[in-house]
Amino acid sequence: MSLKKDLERAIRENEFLLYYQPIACTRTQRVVGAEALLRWQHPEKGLVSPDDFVPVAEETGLINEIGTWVSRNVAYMQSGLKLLNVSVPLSMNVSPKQLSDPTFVARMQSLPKETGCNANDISLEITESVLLGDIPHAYESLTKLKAAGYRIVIDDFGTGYSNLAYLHNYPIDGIKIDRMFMNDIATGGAIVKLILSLASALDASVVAEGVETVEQRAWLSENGCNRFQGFLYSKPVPEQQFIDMLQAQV
Ligand code: G
Ligand code: G
Ligand code: MN
Ligand code: NA
Repeated sequence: MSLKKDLERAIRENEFLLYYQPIACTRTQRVVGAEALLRWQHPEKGLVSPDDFVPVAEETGLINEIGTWVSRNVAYMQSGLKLLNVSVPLSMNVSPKQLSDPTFVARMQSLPKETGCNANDISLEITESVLLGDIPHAYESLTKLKAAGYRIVIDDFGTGYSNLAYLHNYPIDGIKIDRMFMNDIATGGAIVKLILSLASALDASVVAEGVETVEQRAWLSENGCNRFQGFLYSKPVPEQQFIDMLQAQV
């Protein structure tokens, strides 16, 4: 069966689920947020990673439907966490294609009313490629999403070819430092320091990704980076396990 057909069935049969990877404070080590990460529970192949199907979903346009599913689930999760009194900001990945889909923005605008979520507590992670200017309607979409209350965050920061000048033209609230820069810390962290001061100048929040060692976390804490995500703290976990983590720390 073609992957496209397989994905169409997955949408119909509701075979997707979200894992959550905690984001923690580098000083207190409490959970202060999480990133939603898509998984496909395939009837024969088991749990499939987005790397193995998101590219095809993008080519075929199915990413729009899948992304709609993701955003509704994240919104319901955010509103559920509020009801449980363990609310933390959540983030979700938005592919460039979705920003060109006129219905995406409208759906996002209706989510707070529909689900009871706080848009302010949901970050939309976009890649630097979106800022290059070759994605139709990206600027208008991001401006409207921001007006609806969502936070706009640049994912994998430092790996794209983002013309730094674009940072000023877009409504950026935060950046996530790509995990490749965690290696830089062992040799002094000059690049990470530069990214941290850039973020500070832009008044953008920062999450360091791919933190795997205690040394990296300690360095980030000492250098004023308050939030981190990575295997050191936790790998991505099923939704209920993430809720349990939050309830255990109240
Ligand atoms: O968690 P994992 O290693 O499987 O994620 C692999 C890649 O898939 C990451 O680059 C991540 O940004 C992307 N990804 C994860 N979830 C989603 C999603 O819901 N939508 C999109 N477009 N990409 C996602
Ligand atoms: O591109 P994005 O940042 O959305 O991708 C998140 C991906 O990074 C997920 O697939 C997740 O499994 C992976 N990831 C999360 N923490 C770590 C880590 O500490 N080390 C490595 N190598 N990968 C990680
Ligand atoms: Mn991400
Ligand atoms: Na990343």
